[in-house]
Amino acid sequence: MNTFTSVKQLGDLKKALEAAKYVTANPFADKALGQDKTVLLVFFNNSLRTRLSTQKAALNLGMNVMVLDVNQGAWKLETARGVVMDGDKSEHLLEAIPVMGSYADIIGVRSFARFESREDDYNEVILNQFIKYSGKPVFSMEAAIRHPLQTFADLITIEQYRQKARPKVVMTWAPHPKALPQAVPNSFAEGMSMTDFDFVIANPEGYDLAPEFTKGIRVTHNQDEALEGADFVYAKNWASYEHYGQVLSKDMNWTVTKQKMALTNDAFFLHCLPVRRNMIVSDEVIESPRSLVIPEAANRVVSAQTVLKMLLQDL
Ligand code: AN0
Ligand code: CP
Repeated sequence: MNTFTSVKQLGDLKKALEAAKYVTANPFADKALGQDKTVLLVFFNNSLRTRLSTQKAALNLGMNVMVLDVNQGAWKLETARGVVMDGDKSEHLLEAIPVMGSYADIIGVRSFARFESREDDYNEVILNQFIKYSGKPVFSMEAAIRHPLQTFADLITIEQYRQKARPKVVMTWAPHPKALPQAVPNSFAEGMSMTDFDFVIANPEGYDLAPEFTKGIRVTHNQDEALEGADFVYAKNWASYEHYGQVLSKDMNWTVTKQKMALTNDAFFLHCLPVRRNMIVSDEVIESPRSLVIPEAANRVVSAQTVLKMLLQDL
């Protein structure tokens, strides 16, 4: 593997989950693999989990790690070509990327949807420039339309906790005050399409995800109906795809509460975090024994380490 931008690149999911299981049981077994190799983690956006779990994963593999917060201390970057750079941006991405590439063996990139242009976001203009111009293997740490390391951690978590071969998994939209990207839900839908689980997406009208991510998936605008008999509830907010980047609803009837969870088959609760309590999910639900948010976040190390291993093996 020499890029990782979609969970589909894991190929055979069963094999990838076995590789993850090995990493969980033997976190330090591959220290020699990463020796004298440097991973550079480039953040255009904030992060807690991705930053720490990817660093930890790289350290477990014996790698050297460098982290760059583009918005803190680096030169302000221009990203569009052809611009007369007479404003506040001192450097162009077209120089910055190959320079970064010359310092690293593998590059991770976090660049969220900017909601300026649906076309630019859905074409992953920033991530793709890293792939094109860095000369190094690139992996996504959440780009504009996918968050594959999160989805892989979600798949690992469901694998660890599922009690039946074909659990019912419900991904539900929930309210949030700000416009959030579709990367996490898009990616989760992609991950679910690699399984034969009974997967349903519930969201209000106007919030259907892009057709490329919902093909063949049941989508309902009735949350209660979706939650019935669920074994896993995956909550997430996202802004509208159709009315791109808009917040059309903050309907608190979509918050995942104890009453909502009572409709399920004593479901486990999942969320990628960070989560806004009592908007997305009630205190009671996130603190309940069925909440898996902490083990799910812990699995981000496993997910990153498994993927870094695959990238290192093909260097
Ligand atoms: C981001 C998002 O929704 O994509 C990151 C989640 C992992 N969340 C926020 O910006 C709050
Ligand atoms: N889930 C996740 O990616 O969290 P961070 O935004 O904190 O990295």
